[in-house]
Amino acid sequence: MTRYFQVPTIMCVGCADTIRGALFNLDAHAKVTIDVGKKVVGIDSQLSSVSIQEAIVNTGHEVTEQ
Ligand SMILES: [Cu+2]
Repeated sequence: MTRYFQVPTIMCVGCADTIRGALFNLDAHAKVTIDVGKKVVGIDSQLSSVSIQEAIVNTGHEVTEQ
């Protein structure tokens, strides 16, 4: 099941790459889709929502909604 996180601080493909990398570090099998225009991170993974949110925040980004 894919969960979606609103990350309003995503500005470009570089941001998306950083976030994708952080999530892959925690779960190499995660399916991550990032819509830079909508600033939404979609992830299908065994990780808890808290872990996902923390990983995103640790890259310097903000999560406003999930
Ligand atoms: Cu960027």
